[in-house]
Amino acid sequence: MKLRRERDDVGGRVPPNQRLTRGWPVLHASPIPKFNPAVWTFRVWGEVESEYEVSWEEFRALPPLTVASDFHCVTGWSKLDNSWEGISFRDVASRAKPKPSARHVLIHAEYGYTANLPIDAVMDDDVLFAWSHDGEPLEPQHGGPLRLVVPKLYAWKSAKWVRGVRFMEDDERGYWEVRGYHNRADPWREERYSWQE
Ligand SMILES: Nc1nc2c(c(=O)[nH]1)N[C@H]1C(S)=C(S)[C@@H](COP(=O)(O)O)O[C@H]1N2
Ligand SMILES: [Mo]
Repeated sequence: MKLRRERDDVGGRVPPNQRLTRGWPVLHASPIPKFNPAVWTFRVWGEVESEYEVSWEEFRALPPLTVASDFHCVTGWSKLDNSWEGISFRDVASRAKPKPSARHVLIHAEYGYTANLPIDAVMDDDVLFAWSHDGEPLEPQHGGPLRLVVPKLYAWKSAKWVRGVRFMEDDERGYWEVRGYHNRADPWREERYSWQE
């Protein structure tokens, strides 16, 4: 009985209708982009006082943090106990001084992939731009050199190969959100599809 509880519940850490995975599935819509640190930039723009763009070297010079969190994909797998290292979303945001009117963000990634999030979802302790997973450099297939990690929402919000953030007054749906997936994506409320909205 104890074993069963550990497998299926793990102390209440597995959201409804999710299964634990031991490995780490790879899921994405585009090819895996080539990383060239000489030309890579990260841009923050939109509803902010001071838009900025930094190089890979400048981005890596920001103060890093490590966050342990779980990861839930809408296709039904959950991967617990990930250790992510990177820069907190809050640090990236505060350098740009978001205006009070900035209520939403659109994350921009390679090949035009986007993910939209309300400001309260990203200004959270466990949200970061990560370059490392479990002590190893993030593999290209998992979003290396840099991905967003938003543990409290389904994993399609955790954009791989991120290149910037646009702060916005009004919400704008991202890549999956215009293709039938839920705008908010809370796995505990099983916000999977847009028809549930
Ligand atoms: N740029 C980009 N990021 C993306 C995706 C994508 O297609 N492109 N897919 C998302 C989905 S649906 C999931 S489940 C996770 C998967 O991350 P993983 O491949 O590291 O497991 O990445 C998310 N981030
Ligand atoms: Mo996913």
